[in-house]
Amino acid sequence: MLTKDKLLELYRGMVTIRAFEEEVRKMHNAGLAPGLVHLYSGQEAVAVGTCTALNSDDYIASHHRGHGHCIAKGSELDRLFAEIIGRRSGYGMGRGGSMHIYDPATFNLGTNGIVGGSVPLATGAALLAKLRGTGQVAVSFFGDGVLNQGILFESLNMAALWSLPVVFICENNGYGEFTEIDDVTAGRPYAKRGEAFDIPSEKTDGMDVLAVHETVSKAVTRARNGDGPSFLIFDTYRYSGHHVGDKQEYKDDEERELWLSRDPIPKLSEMLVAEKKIKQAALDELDAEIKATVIVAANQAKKMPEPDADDLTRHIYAA
Ligand SMILES: Cc1ncc(C[n+]2csc(CCOP(=O)(O)OP(=O)(O)O)c2C)c(N)n1
Repeated sequence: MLTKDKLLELYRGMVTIRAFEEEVRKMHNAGLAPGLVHLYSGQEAVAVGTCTALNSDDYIASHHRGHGHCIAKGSELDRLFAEIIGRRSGYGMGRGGSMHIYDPATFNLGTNGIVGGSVPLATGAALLAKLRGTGQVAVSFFGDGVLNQGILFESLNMAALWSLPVVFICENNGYGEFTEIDDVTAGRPYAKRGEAFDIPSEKTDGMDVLAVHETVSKAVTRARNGDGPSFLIFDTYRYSGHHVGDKQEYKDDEERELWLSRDPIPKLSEMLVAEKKIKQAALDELDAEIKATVIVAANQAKKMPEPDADDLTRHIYAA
């Protein structure tokens, strides 16, 4: 069983991501965040349960819905906001935006606009770790839309063949853009894709942060001990549209209600109150403190300058 402090760390992480995404929504609606923005609200348990099972120098590779992964791995909130709204102090000097946040200090290989892009990146990082003998592990986060992509099978093959320290994590939120994943995907259960390569594979409740943490911890131990990759499917749900502005007319109320009743944040707070004797009032206070911190970071980012015209060509060509 996790300590009370660790449980509070999980809670804090999820509430931070939820609050961050609400601020991003507001920024986008105010016209501050250019391009498409994909929110992670609802899926927090996957990012937090996973990243709290990693060492700070383990690699992660994220996807287009990736703010939550960056936060869970330890990126700074003001610099994340700054990148999303195109400010110079952002992780890519404000030139990449939401889908191109790369943070080497937290061993984050980046959010990624290429669906499936995180899979070979993490596999490559795991190969590097193995060749160098560093003991690092790499995690690839990807959506269910990747289950039918060739790059997944190529990477699973290599990872299994070379026994690489990589954990493949599919966040199955039920939809690829506006299409139900079950309507376009053969071969069930989906964990069979990993089993085909003799990779330990399992499906877990992605709305339960403790279950995610436990499943990933086992996979990370296997990887660090030299026992190779794991393939994990976490069933989860996005509370927002595919991107901010999507009206989600393809979802019905019954489905939405069901998944709202499984919200990972109240689920953990109820457990903290019932089993750890933490007072609800103390959690409410913590929520307010976290939201205030997130708002301060958002306001700081808004005050930051935009890049100069000269910055456009920086880091693109070798001198
Ligand atoms: C290689 C590639 N193909 C198509 C797209 C367009 N696209 C962007 S997001 C998306 C859906 C991805 O669905 P999923 O992987 O389930 O992630 P989710 O959005 O549900 O989190 C698609 C098809 C893309 N960005 N990259």
